[in-house]
Amino acid sequence: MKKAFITGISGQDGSYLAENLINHGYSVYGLIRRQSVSENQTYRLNHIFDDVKLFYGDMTDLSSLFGIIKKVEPDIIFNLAAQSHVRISFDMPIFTAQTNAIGMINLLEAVRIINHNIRVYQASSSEMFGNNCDPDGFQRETTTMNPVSPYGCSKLFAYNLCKNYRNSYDMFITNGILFNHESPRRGENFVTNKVAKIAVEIKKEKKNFLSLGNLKATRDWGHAKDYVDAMRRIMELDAPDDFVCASGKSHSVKDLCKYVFEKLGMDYKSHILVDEKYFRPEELNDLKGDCSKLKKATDWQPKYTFESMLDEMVDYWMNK
Ligand code: NAP
Ligand code: F7E
Repeated sequence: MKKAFITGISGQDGSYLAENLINHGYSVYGLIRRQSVSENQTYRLNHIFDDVKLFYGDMTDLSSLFGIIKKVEPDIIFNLAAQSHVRISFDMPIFTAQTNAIGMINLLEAVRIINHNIRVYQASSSEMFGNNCDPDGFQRETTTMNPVSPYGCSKLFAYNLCKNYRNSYDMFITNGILFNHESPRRGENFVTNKVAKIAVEIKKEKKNFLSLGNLKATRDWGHAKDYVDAMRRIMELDAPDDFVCASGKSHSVKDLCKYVFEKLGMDYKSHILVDEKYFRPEELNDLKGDCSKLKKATDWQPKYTFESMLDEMVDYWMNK
């Protein structure tokens, strides 16, 4: 049985990835942080709690990473841990960099020194492209990267470091350059789950308005369950490489609101307020990914569409 160690296992992707790996015959280990409220810290993992082994640690604490890797002796590590909220990265740029960028050097150094044959996956992001795209409007592996947030900068540092360690030390290190992916397990302060949750509250007459920031930005949204399957597939290839994972379709935040409110029989225009506090100092305007390289290498095909992903999220809040 192959051993997989997941940092960020308590997050949206970590929980789906743990399920996916268990279903594919891996034994799964994970890193969680110490939190003062421990009662609901692993709520995304409750249904598989007895099937995963958890260790306390932190990406900024090299000694904890050393200790866990030495003890677990994993065959493969998925580095999903991050301060992953782009707007909050403007409020906490140093913590964001320490976790997402320095945390990655900590992990790579631990792997290099303990056993450089351990395979490493890095959760890279479409946020690294910033406002660059190719002339056809898509971002792909070869598109120039020019991030527009502390989060994007921290991810670009880690991405480059992974390539550098792969070339320098002949290590199996792969970057998945993932575009936005969502689910009912998404943090409630990301736009899809915020819209789904509050639209349902408006429908149930618990709230009147939904306050949002930039409605014009467009994103390429997929479902987290599909995207963690891509992570596993690229880590099972013969050679490490970097892959974009995306749906290839782009929708604006306004489109998202329109779809969710119409599904609930409401007009979004009557319920949305624009609040400047949700604007970012610098915005990434448009994202649309081309993942033909991933599809060719792994036969990956997403099961969800933008609409079926949002249907699942709205149904989740309706039934909660
Ligand atoms: P998420 O729900 O925010 O989960 C992040 C995880 O990282 C949580 O388990 C969190 O633990 C952990 N974490 C944060 N700081 C840490 C630290 N200093 N040390 C150890 N663990 C720490 O994010 P996600 O949506 O699952 O995303 C997973 C990864 O993919 C992230 O690296 C994200 O940046 C990247 N990514 C996400 C998307 C997307 O659309 N979802 C797209 C591209 C890339 P706590 O629960 O204790 O906070
Ligand atoms: O924003 C706009 C906002 O916070 C999407 C992370 O997983 O994907 C995610 O980052 C868009 C932006 O995701 C609100 O300005 C409007 O244009 O859901 P989001 P994100 O910033 O794209 C990338 C790929 C990652 O790697 C990240 O880890 O929606 N927007 N009004 C709003 N966004 C939020 N959060 N809240 C609003 O009220």
